[in-house]
Amino acid sequence: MKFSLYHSPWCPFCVRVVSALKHMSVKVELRDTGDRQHMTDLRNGGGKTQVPCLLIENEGKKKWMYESDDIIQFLRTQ
Ligand SMILES: N[C@@H](CCC(=O)N[C@@H](CS)C(=O)NCC(=O)O)C(=O)O
Repeated sequence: MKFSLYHSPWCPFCVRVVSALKHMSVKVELRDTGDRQHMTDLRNGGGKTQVPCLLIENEGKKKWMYESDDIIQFLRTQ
């Protein structure tokens, strides 16, 4: 499984997720939506521009998870 977090440095919900990540061993690629390509990918893939959003890639399938609480809870189980 591969994890990528679409986030923005000025978003408090994103900051919470990124801070929580520091206490986990799971590897997550950070994708700042200030980058136009990341924002386009988030909108097209996830369906909305809200951050944070975790992209979960597993055997060619993609799942887009919104909501900071859900993301933190999910990553803690990985
Ligand atoms: N309930 C959400 C709130 C996320 C949220 O409000 N994100 C804001 C930035 S702080 C956002 O992405 N707003 C722009 C949008 O929804 O397109 C969570 O906990 O993740």
